[in-house]
Amino acid sequence: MNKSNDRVFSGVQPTGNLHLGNYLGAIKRFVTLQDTHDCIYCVVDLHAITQWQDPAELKNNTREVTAAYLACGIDPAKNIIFNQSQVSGHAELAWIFNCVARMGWLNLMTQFKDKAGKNRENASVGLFCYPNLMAADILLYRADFVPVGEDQKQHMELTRDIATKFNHDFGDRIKELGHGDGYFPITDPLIEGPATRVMSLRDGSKKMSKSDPSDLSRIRMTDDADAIAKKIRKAKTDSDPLPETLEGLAGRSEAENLVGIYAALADTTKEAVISEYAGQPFSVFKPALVELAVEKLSPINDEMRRLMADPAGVDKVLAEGSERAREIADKTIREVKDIVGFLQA
Ligand code: AQP
Repeated sequence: MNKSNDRVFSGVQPTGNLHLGNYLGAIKRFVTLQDTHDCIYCVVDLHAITQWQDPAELKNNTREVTAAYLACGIDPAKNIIFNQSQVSGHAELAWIFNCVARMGWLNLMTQFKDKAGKNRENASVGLFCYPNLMAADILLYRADFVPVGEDQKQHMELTRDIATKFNHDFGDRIKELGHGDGYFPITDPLIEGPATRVMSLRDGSKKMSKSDPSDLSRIRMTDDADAIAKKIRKAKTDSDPLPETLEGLAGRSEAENLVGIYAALADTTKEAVISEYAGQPFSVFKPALVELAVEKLSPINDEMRRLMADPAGVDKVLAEGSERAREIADKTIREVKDIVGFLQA
């Protein structure tokens, strides 16, 4: 398949407990896009430290996300795979965006409110500015598309606002330097498929997340077949059979979540799953989901273990990817500095 020149950028935080939501909402889609786009996939360790991380665990988690990328099938020869802190342009551009974005914009970000909770005064400044760093990640590579889960929709809108304001604030200079009407693209999020928001297996109103205190709430990418089976068997549901139509899932968030997971793992639609399992009880559907999940996730799990046993091999992929990322990033930073008016020797 021929690749377009459109660039894709996305990232995952190395904060541990990588789960099925990260896989279905993001990484699985990264794999598909590599055939058609010019892709850059980052392990966003600068984002991770917006909340305190144990240094040794951070390193291990960075390798684990990288291993997950590779084990899921992202080819480091065809795509750029690297960790964010090895390319200084992310932090440099984030600072410039700190001076473009408005306090009022960031005050609207729901993820900050959720993560800071009641203890807002004690949250790091980095957590507050997180969306500016995310905009910098994407715009440093002037990416056209960003595959993400639904939880990142608001941050993607902010990225577009920052690009628009930068293009406007420096419009004359951008034209003068021959960059046309706008320097940064207005990037589109790619939020598609049946699993853009995978919910907790214990509570259909909460998204599956790394920080949920209950390990039964998520299927981890490192869970073995027994753990996957146990978590799906114990997943909360109502007692009705699956409905005849998709509309019949309305108001049944736990059932809808399991149907969405099945559809995403099987590369099909929720409609197709419902038509196959219409009228079936969970005592039939759950074992089918266990079988599918184990079939799809076990090979990834095995490959992750194999890769994690060779940390130097994983580090080499990141070092090579960082070098290639730096080439693109350095050019953007030079041009942006010129646009902003920084003297460069
Ligand atoms: N439940 C989810 N369903 C679908 N997509 C999801 N993503 C995260 N959770 C779900 C997507 O995974 C990508 C990487 O996410 P991240 O690691 O950068 O950050 P996160 O969203 O903060 O992850 P968690 O698991 O939700 O962690 P905590 O518990 O810290 O809040 C992103 O594309 C994200 O949309």
